[in-house]
Amino acid sequence: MATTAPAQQGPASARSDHAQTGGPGVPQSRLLATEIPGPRSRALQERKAAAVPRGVGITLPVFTDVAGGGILVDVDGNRLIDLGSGIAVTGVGNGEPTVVRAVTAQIERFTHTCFTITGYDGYVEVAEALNRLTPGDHEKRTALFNSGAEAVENAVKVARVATGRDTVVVFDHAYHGRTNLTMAMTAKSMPYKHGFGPFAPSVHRAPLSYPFRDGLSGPDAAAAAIHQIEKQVGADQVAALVIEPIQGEGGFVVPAPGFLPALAAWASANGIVFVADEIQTGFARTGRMFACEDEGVVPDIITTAKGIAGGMPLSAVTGRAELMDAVHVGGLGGTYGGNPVACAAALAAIELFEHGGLVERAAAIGTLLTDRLSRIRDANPCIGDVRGRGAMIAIEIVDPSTGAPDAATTGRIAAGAHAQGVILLTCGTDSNVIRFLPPLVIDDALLHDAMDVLDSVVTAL
Ligand code: PLZ
Repeated sequence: MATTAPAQQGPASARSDHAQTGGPGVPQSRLLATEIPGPRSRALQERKAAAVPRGVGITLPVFTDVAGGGILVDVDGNRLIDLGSGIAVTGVGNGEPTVVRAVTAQIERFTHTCFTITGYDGYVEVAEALNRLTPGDHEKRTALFNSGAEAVENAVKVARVATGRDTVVVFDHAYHGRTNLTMAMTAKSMPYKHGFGPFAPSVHRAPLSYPFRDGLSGPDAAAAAIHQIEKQVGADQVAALVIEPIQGEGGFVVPAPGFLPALAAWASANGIVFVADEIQTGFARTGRMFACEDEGVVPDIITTAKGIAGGMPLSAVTGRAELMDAVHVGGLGGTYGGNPVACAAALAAIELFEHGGLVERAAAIGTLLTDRLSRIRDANPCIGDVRGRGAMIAIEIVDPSTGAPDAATTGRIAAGAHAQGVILLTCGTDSNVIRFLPPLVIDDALLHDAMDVLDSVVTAL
């Protein structure tokens, strides 16, 4: 543990000598100035341990100084390749200049009114943009909130009022948040649910299409899920079916083709609200503006957050006008939902998603990563699967002799990459998936450097 830093140093004194402006001005190359974490990060980590509950964990205990493009500079001056984007948030880039300008201009006008007290243009403009950009040309309405979990909660509220039913169907490996209802909807116990019950009732879990594990076609997997729901719940009891088009925390599971369309058709035939949780997959991430578009699925309601506002907290529920308007006046809201500063950031970010070539860039990132990872897999049988779409790619780590999930090796690979200055995230119900979620503005050289590091780490094991 570092002993050089004074115990009571202020934030400014924790900044590195290498401190500089964030955004695209950050040099786009990896640099190891100290061991990782370095002394300043270790000093901050000690203070964190004394000030913040351990329940708030840190994947890679380096502390950020500035960030931009595909690089995060820590307080010791290390330049780390960011393959996490703060969990798929900074798609447009960290400290992206047009986002910064929009935020600054809005802060100078006003910071807050509470939209349900007096309105402002930014909220309405974000709603109009989402109504236009999300799949389907039907009439839509959008309500804004702060976090992804809050969006999911509100999607369920809308579906329950609109249908007069109560059951929510979710899927194996699902992740929908950490509030009480969304914990119930999330599949994985440790660390998300363990000890936090009792959970909200009327949540039913159905089997998911998981091609690497179940070998089923999409239509067959959907038929199995539908049969199970009809027998165990009854279609006429179901208010909403909530699904991530590609699962995020649950392991970047891409359902077999035909699975999502079959579920959407069944939901539609049975008066069930089909909710696509695109909180992780949305906004160009998968090489489409929204992942549902890949199979032409038009959700009744779509939840978005993360990438929407370039790092500012904002989430949205966008849905068919008749569903969204089923809720009584005053039934939806919250003090900060659709905060004007977050809305200004979202409008700048959406402009970049629409006209800045980021959808195409995400697709190109997917091609590069899939190609590099497939070659690493061919030489390393511990990589059982390479999957994902666009800038949402993962490898599943297995015991080569049995195919069983191998969380220990997964952890070693992530730690090895971290030590070399590459920020990698893991995920999966069995904690055996390494996921790649770079900012969409990262350049190819950084991606290749990160893949070289991964290759050497995996090969060395
Ligand atoms: N739905 C599909 O991916 C958030 C969670 C990180 P919030 N995923 C990252 C963590 O450990 O808490 C997520 C998601 C999908 C909902 C959410 C919830 O979004 O903004 O974290 O509430």
